[in-house]
Amino acid sequence: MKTRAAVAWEAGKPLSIEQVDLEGPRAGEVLVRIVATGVCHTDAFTLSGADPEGLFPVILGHEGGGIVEEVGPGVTSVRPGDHVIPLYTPECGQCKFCRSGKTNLCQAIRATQGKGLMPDGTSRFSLDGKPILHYMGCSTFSEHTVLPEIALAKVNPAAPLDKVCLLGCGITTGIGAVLNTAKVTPGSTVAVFGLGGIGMSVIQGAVMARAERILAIDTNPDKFEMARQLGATDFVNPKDHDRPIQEVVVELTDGGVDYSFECIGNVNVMRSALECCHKGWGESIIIGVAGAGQEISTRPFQLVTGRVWRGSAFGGVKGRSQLPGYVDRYLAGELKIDEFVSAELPLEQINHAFDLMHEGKVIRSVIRY
Ligand code: NAD
Ligand code: AHE
Ligand code: ZN
Ligand code: ZN
Repeated sequence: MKTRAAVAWEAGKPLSIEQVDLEGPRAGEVLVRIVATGVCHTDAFTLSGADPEGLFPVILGHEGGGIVEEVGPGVTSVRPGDHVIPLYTPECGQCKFCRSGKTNLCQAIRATQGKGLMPDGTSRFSLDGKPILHYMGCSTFSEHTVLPEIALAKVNPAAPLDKVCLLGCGITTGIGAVLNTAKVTPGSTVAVFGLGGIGMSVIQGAVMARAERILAIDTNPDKFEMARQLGATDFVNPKDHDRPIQEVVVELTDGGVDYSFECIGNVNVMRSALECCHKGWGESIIIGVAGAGQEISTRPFQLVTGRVWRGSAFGGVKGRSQLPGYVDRYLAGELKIDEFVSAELPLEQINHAFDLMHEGKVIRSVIRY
């Protein structure tokens, strides 16, 4: 079939809207019509050329919501009409990682996914006979896409897909990092570095975990009002200080925070986020994604004296078994999503969505097909 997609032909160039060819689902695969997709900073990161796994030409996008149109041979868990959220972290339930009970990082199809290919090593997208790559196993910047069955969470059809698409990455990542990775305890003090879709979701998660103090830190003060509405209690702009921001945070919090979250992808800030943690027990969670060649550093003494560095991918959430519960919690009014949608745009304006992100004017843009 033909479908409308935003193609990234090469790094650093705007996306171009094309009618691409999409082959139907093979065994174990599913054709999904994407209804809406968020634009996450990771899409911009890969488009910039900084992603060591970034390959072109590619159809980006990994924060989608859609409806199953057709299933390939052997698919049993979804059928046409089902509402689904694509999962860049799939859940096969059978690999060593899925069975470990220790991680959400299913590895069943990770190798081919990282090469922009379906599990059989080929792409379903092409134009004029030349293959176009998949992205993070999702490619939600296409009106139709093909995914492995294990990369689909079937969700309550009562939920608006142009909102719950944000559970495909940003909101789940932030909340999950707090509840699953850090396991923030009631009464804690939390510092959040970077107030985009991820950082704001960390704030929401910290409120759910009944943290007592939540420090919202960003170089863009326009972000503070929404952070306040979500429940942040303190607001720090590093530009207002002429000393390392970790010193400022340690001073504000009687020796440091119990938990910190880096939601930017800046390795210098990752160091600050670790070093603003309380001696003896403070834990820092890296969520931000840093470019090729970047490395983190600190004095080992920071860890020797009890601070802990962790990382979190998709908030430690197992998509097929746990994401439907997030959708239900949204429907029950227990989880905020609508507030995170700052702009709604048609696919034709997707480059504007990237501009809005870079200008710091949105928490999330949602593309509606
Ligand atoms: P975003 O662009 O919407 O937000 C980033 C925020 O950081 C902005 O508000 C910006 O003003 C702020 N910022 C930039 N430099 C800063 C600095 N030096 N000090 C303080 N604040 C600063 O991005 P997002 O979509 O929220 O994504 C955040 C990061 O998380 C990205 O690196 C993204 O790739 C990553 N991410 C990781 C996962 C995961 O599973 N680990 C999932 C989603 C996104
Ligand atoms: N490909 C990059 C790393 C990108 C990365 O860290 N991705 C996160 C999700 S970001 C979503 O917005 C992730 O889940 N990683 C786990 C995985 O298996 O990819 C690189 O550095 O090579
Ligand atoms: Zn993302
Ligand atoms: Zn698995």
